[in-house]
Amino acid sequence: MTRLFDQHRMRHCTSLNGEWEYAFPATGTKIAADQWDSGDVERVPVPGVWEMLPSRVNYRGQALARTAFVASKSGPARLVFKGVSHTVTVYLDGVEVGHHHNAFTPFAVELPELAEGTHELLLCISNEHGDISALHVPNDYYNYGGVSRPVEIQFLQRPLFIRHVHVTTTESQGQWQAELVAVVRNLADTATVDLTLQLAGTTVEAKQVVCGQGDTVIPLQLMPPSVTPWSPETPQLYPLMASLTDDDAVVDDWIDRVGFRTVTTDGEAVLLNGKPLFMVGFNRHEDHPDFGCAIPVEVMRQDLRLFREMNCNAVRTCHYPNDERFLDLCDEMGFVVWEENHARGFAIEQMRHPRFHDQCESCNEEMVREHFNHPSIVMWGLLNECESGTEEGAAMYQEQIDQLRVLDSSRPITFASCRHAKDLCQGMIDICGWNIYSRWYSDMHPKDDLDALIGRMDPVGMAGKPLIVSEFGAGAIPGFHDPIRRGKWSEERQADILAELLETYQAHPRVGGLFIWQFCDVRVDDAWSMRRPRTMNNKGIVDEHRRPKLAYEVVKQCFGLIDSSTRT
Ligand code: ADA
Repeated sequence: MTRLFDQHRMRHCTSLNGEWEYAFPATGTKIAADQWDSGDVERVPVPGVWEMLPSRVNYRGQALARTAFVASKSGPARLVFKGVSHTVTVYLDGVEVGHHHNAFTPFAVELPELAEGTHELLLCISNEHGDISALHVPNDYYNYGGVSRPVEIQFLQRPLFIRHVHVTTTESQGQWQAELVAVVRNLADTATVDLTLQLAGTTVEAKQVVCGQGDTVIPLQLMPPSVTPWSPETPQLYPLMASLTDDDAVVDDWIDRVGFRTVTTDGEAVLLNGKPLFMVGFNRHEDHPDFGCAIPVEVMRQDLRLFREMNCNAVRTCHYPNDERFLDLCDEMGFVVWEENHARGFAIEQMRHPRFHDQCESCNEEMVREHFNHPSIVMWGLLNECESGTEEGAAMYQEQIDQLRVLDSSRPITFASCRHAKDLCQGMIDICGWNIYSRWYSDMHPKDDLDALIGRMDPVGMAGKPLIVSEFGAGAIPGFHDPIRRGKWSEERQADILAELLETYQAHPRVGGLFIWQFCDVRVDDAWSMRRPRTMNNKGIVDEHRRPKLAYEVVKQCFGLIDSSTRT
């Protein structure tokens, strides 16, 4: 399953999750697709990462991953990969059929004519650092290796299928409306089809649409008689059923889930369905000591149960697009999401990497295209703590913000800055995010830090916009207690700092939302080990096994006092 629900009834989909064979080259060497050596094979679950193998916990390099599947009849098909970490070339029966970079966005390989019979699917995967990636670099999180998200094969009835249907919901005087933009992809010659969309008790259709080779965009709209708006309190979802008819036969379908909601800003407030929304939550990395970044759905669900127990209503997908099943859970359980593209802390030199522009552009496009319909996503973020304080860096921010606005004009745009002295990008965005580590990286009082920041940034584009403290927190080594001295890295100190920060920010009239850094302790790259005890980022409120630290009760109580609509 690539989602928490079946996206097709007509299109026959077969999961390729399960145990795949992996072959690794000799340390320090490369491996090519034709070098599969059945002698030295290990088995890794998919979804999974090779760091789950005791022998590969620190392996950085290439590997071949292999499975097989059967096509019961010949015809068009699609291989769907929801995430491979982090660069992959795809071979089918020894022939290269696809390539993708970036662990955190999905991709598909279309096969116009797949023969009947058994097929070998072979992936040549790399989690290497270096010229191949501007985004996967030694960082304050770990770059795993493997087929880290679900894979499936989709058998099409015709070389013509529904690529997706994007839904934008709006409301006027109590009447909701859905703008639907369907994309039909034709792998063959021109066809004339009917498209039918059903949503919330309403049906609309486009008749006799001529679809040439490639993509045909079909805009439709509908006004359902009455709907319950989506919100964290009432996460009401409605099935969207799309079907494609050719010669009076239904040849394809596509199912999604829609939440009727609007998200806008009004001065310093973020509005959900026209009402103020005060976001309180955590930054959450996709990381777990047993699964790496390939977190099982039930662990995702348990994470969100802990969020709920700590009275959170929001999550920030630091610092990359998340597994879509996690977003499905946020839709179902009622969490709003700040989803952001894949970038963390790049200096201008790193932003000059020859692949930076294209890899960011692809990530933005794949993130928005694939995650467009999630009502939980209330804003798109980009380029966490990259160089937003120089003209050169600001131009790159502007370019990507422009791209995001073209991809989706319905959601506010934001980014989390740490350029407290000089930031040139506050005028480009709708919601201002600031990462502030008072009492950890500076010993200033958090109110003084924040007031000084507001004084510097309001005149350069932040005034009159919502301000979210997108990261704040402190480290604690799990189990290190120092109840008298309360020294740094003790759980007591972390709890004290979080109590002061939460009390300060919650009471500050300018603060429009709070994301604690971070939910759980996470593995970091070895290059960070001098600054990260245990080679972990220890600022979690729970440890890597999700065991609460002392600060857990502090957060639970403080967030419990905040009414997310009125902020009292
Ligand atoms: C930054 C960064 C986070 C993390 C944090 C920290 O704000 O955005 O990814 O590295 O600092 O722990 O210092």
